[in-house]
Amino acid sequence: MKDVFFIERDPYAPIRHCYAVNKVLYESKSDYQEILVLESPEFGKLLVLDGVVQLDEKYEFMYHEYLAHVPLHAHPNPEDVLIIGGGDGGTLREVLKHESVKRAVLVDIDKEVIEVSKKFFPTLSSGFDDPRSIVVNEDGYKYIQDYEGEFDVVIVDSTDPVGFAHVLTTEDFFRFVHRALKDDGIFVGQTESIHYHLDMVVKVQKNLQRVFPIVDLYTSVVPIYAGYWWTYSIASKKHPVREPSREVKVQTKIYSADMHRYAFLPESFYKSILEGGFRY
Ligand code: AG3
Repeated sequence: MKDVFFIERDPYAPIRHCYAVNKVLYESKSDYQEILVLESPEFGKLLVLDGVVQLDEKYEFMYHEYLAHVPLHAHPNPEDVLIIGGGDGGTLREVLKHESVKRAVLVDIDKEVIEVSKKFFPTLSSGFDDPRSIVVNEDGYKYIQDYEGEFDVVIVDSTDPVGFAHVLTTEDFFRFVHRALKDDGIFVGQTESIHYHLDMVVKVQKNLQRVFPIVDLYTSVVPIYAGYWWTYSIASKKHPVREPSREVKVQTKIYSADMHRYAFLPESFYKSILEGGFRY
């Protein structure tokens, strides 16, 4: 295939990314979504769900390392971790790098995404074979309601929370998360871009503030997500989150103790975002 382009169908962004691609490796409709795997000369393989690019092989670490390592290093001893979504395995791979982790439960509603990742994205899905991993194919919103004081860290690695994953950003959901966490538990969820989704980011922050005593926002730049300046909303029952609470020993491409601190917005700007002082 020469000069063939895939135009992303991202209903939540005001622009369309257009990727040069050289192969369609997989295309199907699962019980929940359209799944597409493409190969691109620049990005490697791409995983596309319902027309929205979820990850690429080249830059996925810019998302997965931040999503997993900031909460896990803020916690002094994470043993039990719950991942909601994340069926590609990228977040799980990062979580399992922590020796303290005894059990990582991944709850993704769509079994087919996991199968596709095992087949096409071996560098992401490697953690599924780890004996500490438990995979559950259920609705994460329902799953979490059965637990109390169970997890040290809960991570939401969902598709865009402005779509059917929206429930994962509501105050109700955060109350279930709070209950499912141990007394010093930490939550994080991916919350889209500061550029195109600022209102949503602020709303999620406020929902979290109604439930958790410590709430904050950190960011990384993800070149394949429209809006680029990607946010992660973090909430903690006890531990401060802006600093790693222990030495960083995991092997990563970009995450480090310095990058952890640098990922958080300066207090003044964070305040201005939340209070509406900053707007476009
Ligand atoms: N999870 C977040 C993807 C959000 C992408 N949104 C977008 N491009 N509008 C990705 C799954 C990776 N584990």
